[in-house]
Amino acid sequence: MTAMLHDIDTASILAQFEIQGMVKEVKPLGNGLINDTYRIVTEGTVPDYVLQRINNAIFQDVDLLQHNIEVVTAHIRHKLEAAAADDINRKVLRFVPAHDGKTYYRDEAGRYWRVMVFIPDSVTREAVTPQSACDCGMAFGHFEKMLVDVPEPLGETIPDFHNMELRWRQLCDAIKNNAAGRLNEVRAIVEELERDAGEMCQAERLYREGRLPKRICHCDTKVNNMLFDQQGQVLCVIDLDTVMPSFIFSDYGDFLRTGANFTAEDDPDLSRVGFNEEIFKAFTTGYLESAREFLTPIEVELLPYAVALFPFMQCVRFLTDYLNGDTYYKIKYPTHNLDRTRNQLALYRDVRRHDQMMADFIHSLLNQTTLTT
Ligand code: GN1
Ligand code: MG
Repeated sequence: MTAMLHDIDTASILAQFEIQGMVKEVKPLGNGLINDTYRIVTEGTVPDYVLQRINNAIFQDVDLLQHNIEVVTAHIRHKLEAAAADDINRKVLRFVPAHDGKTYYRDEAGRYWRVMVFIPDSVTREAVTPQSACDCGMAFGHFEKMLVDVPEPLGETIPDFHNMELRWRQLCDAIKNNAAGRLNEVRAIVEELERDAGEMCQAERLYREGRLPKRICHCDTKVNNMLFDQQGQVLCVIDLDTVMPSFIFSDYGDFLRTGANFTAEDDPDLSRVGFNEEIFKAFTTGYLESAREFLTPIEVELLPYAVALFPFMQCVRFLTDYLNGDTYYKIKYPTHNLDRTRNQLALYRDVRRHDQMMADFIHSLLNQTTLTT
């Protein structure tokens, strides 16, 4: 059966992989801003699959990317096996090899594809509750903990992905070039960002001074990058393209950037944007429960900084893309990136109003011996 979707001949792509069964239906899956993802529904009892086109404009070294993912998923699988965990195939992703044994396939048009087994009876969520935030905190902390002893160094799938100094330089270049002629309408935003840019770049300085480590992190810790079972229990961390060495701030801060915003990152109604203290507390409780044993004091001390850093960095990234003429993020209307920029700036401002509360809460948690109730 030939399934055509968005002018893509999915049948001929799937024929390159060692999949079982007959394809019944191909439908878009998820709402990522970078890759294109499809669910491959099969006939009968064989598993469904996930077909993904890897955006190699963004992930330019697909071989390195897939190698990272293979190392990470194999390591997690071993850890789960060693811990005699049940239902392991629903707790770690499985890639289906292409006929040449690789976990990806490059088609004649130069597009890159990969296939995973769809984890049965799993759902993704867009909304965060205090309970799911706590569970996600624990799961992402656990993910980092399992990866502290990965046997080989991993490459950066996007070099300097969460390097604030680089993101700032990219904004400065975009301002200088003013490629889309949009600079005048964003000058006030630029001035506001300039005031805090030095402070927000402190992680890179501390790293250069040898005071802050990098670890293997997920680097895209949104609630929709976590699979839950039908009962709402966490199953599996997904979307592993950005797994790479980074500061743990990436995983901690970026989750709260989306999860603890009262509204979506592109809501143009800024009166709805704000920092949700309850979600912050729940996520932090879960995260420290699993991560506190390997975090260094400086990493813990800077967690409130991480919460501010990610809306700041995302604001800088959206603004850069707006100035460049929307070359990176998918947009739905011409000022989409500008709305995202304003939204993230409003969130950043509100997070800063909570600096003291966050520090106090983290200290109070660390003074307790058992974190979760
Ligand atoms: C991108 O595709 P998605 O939504 O998982 C981006 C993240 C941003 C996010 C903003 C590789 O992630 O860094 O935080 O959009 N991923 C990449 O919505 O740039
Ligand atoms: Mg995603």
